[in-house]
Amino acid sequence: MAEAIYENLPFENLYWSQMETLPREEMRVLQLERLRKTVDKVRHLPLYREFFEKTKLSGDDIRSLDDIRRLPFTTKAQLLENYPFGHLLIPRHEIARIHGSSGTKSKPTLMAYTRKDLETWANLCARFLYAGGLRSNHLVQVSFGYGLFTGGFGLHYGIECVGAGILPAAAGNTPRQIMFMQDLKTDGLIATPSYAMNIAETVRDMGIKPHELALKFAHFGAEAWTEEMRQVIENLLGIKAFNNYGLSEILGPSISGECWYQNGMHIQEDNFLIECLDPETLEPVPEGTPGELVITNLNKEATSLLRYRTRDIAILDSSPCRCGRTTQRMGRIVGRSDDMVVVRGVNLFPTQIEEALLRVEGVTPHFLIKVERPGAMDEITVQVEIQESHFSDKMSDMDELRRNILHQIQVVTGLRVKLELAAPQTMQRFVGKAKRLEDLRDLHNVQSSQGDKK
Ligand code: DLL
Repeated sequence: MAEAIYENLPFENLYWSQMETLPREEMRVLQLERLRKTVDKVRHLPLYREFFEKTKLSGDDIRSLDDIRRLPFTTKAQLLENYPFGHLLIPRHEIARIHGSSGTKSKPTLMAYTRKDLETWANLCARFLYAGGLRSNHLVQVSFGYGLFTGGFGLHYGIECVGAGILPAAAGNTPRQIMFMQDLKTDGLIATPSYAMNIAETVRDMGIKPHELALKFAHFGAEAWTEEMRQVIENLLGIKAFNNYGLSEILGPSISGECWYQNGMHIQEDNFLIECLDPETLEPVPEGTPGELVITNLNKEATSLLRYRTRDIAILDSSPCRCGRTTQRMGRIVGRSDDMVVVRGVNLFPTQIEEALLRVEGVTPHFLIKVERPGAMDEITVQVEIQESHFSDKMSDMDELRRNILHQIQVVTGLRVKLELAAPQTMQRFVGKAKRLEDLRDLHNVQSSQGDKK
């Protein structure tokens, strides 16, 4: 059913914007022109003043896109040092809206938007929503939180820009979400993949079959998820699920999104310049090699960042896409470099554990990784919830399942871990971004150093 939305469209209606099919050379010219303007806009900001006073660089010195490497990086720590608005490019009265990152560990990083920024943002979200089949006759359920988080409002106005209907359900109250899906026959769902999983399992547990819902497509983002997770959610809800990426410091969701072919996320290159760098050396990695995404704003009025270090690890891909868009694509985010744990010399991302777990029948994607250092060595424990149909109180019944899981984890990560099987419905569910990793090593250090002092 979903296939028909796209396949029956007249060709000229495949793209939302001509920017999506701009010849590569023209795109590079546009990027360079915008990069030079951005440099001239930001060089007097408190955030960058010292660098530009020292180097005397201006937009005129940026002669090719490679010259981006002459510009300074920006980090979250620098934004916080300049909190709240050492990076604001406009007078306060021109701010149309403020969003920010969640700021669970510190103050949030705040970003401002002018009216034009809000328009640009809605348009960019419209592009990837449209590329995934959203049309003006659809009704979409937005199950993201609305607030400082950019997910709710960002997608909301993107849907409105396409001209489709919106149910701003917000995150949480899963039975009510499903009631809306049934009663209002919503066509599309917007959520984090972990919340979508939560909804999909509840649909299954309520005995509702996918064809009894009208859902056709979903756009998920805001956290890392795997191809395996996509399969599970698509099957449980009978939909096509698309990935989209963004971060509040740069604009919010909008940086890239998948088209109908689900083969990497098309980067909205007229608005963002993305480098893929080795996080240690900060040198570019060859295309196809995972590296840290470093992003420069090319078209934002209220705040514009140079070379923002996202800590997100992914590959870039310039090969042509079957959809005809000419933009470069990025692969899934395999993880954040600050979510990566190095255990006995091996790099581990939570997504690798998700991939391994979902290869085993009877296992759910509800898991938690705990990293501890009880002695000299790091120890990893994976807690994972087992499906009702495969759970038994008798340890011997679970032995094979346990062996299978440990085997898959070793195949995917190369690591031996401790495994704890949890009973059905006992592990925490999330309505926003899921927390999959608890690194308790610092805690041990703190405790032992306090112990030393006594
Ligand atoms: O999460 C923006 C967003 C909202 C994107 C809704 C997509 C959909 P922040 O709260 O600032 O903004 O968090 C940004 O989330 O650096 C990534 O680590 C992660 N992230 C965002 N999208 C994806 C994705 C929003 N598709 C941080 N896959 C980023 C993996 C993602 N991680």
